[in-house]
Amino acid sequence: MSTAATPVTVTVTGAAGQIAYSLLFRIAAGDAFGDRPVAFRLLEIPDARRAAEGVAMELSDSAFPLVDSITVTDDPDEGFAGADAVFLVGAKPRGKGEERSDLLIGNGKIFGPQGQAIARNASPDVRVLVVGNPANTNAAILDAHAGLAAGQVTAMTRLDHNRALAQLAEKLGTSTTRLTNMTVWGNHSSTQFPDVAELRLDGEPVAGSLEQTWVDEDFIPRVAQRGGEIIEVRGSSSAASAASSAVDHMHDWFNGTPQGDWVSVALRSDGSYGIPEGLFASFPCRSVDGRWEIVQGLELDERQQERIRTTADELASELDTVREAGML
Ligand code: NAX
Repeated sequence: MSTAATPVTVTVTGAAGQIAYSLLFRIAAGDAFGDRPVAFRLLEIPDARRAAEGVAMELSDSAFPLVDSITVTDDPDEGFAGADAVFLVGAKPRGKGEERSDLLIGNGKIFGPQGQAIARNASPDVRVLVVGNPANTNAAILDAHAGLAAGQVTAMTRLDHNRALAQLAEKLGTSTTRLTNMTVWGNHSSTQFPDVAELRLDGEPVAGSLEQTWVDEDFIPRVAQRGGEIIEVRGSSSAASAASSAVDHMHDWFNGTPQGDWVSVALRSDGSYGIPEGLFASFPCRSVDGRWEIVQGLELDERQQERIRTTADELASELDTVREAGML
């Protein structure tokens, strides 16, 4: 049984990258795992290992009371040894002139072997969050190789969820903390469906006060394309907000979601809401006793079903691409 003094072993891949540069320090501050000490395992590719060692030096220099140990490695077996929580941030970016299929396959070559290394080395109860893009399909590939139970491997749509809450809070002139029951369905891509149908303000349904044209023409595209907007304005892709959402995801997984609320999590579909089994799609999920459960019983109208079909179709075609390449 774990106590406050038992370290949680946390693996972060892509440790020399820009998301990790924020994520590691948030974890070290206790934002994901509370007052449990953290044994960090930072996994990088050989070319970036030295830079990851520099990040580890800074982590050490910060003298966080909760940092138990820091191991930097480019060996996946060492990187995943005893892992209780894994943040898979490292991924291959799209190269010049590459198609989306090249990106899917290039990443399949990373996530298949990482799944096998997790199976060999991590704790049997490990909780895995894939952040690296294309996150949903990377998670599907990893899941096929890791042999873990349904729900142990997840992909991140919490940033989309948080972006949606921020847009809604601004529109309604309120704060994100008063808004609940938001859902992002499907793929972490431009086909995602940020769905306000069940949205509540202080526990009361509020969707009726949002004009449908604003939802369809402003809100949904803005959330779905927010990543591109950040690149345009900041000059590089979302990093601190991605790290913050990864912390939120793992925090809720370990600590539970607030009573009555849910969050958006991409995990292996069990066929709920017509999303074919096996696709890694984002659903409304509650964290109960350390496990994600898909919220059941929501009623979907034709318009919602159509948007969910569109994003599920995209996920199915991504999976076909990697299956044809022999990666599943
Ligand atoms: P960076 O390019 O800054 O860092 C990525 C790091 O991963 C590099 O240091 C690289 O050496 C490392 N890496 C590559 N292959 C690896 C492997 N096999 N094992 C270990 N490390 C490996 O990217 P950053 O901005 O940190 O973004 C990381 C990933 O997050 C990207 O794929 C990005 O597209 C994705 N994102 C996902 C988001 C989401 O909501 N799911 C949002 C933010 C972000 O765009």
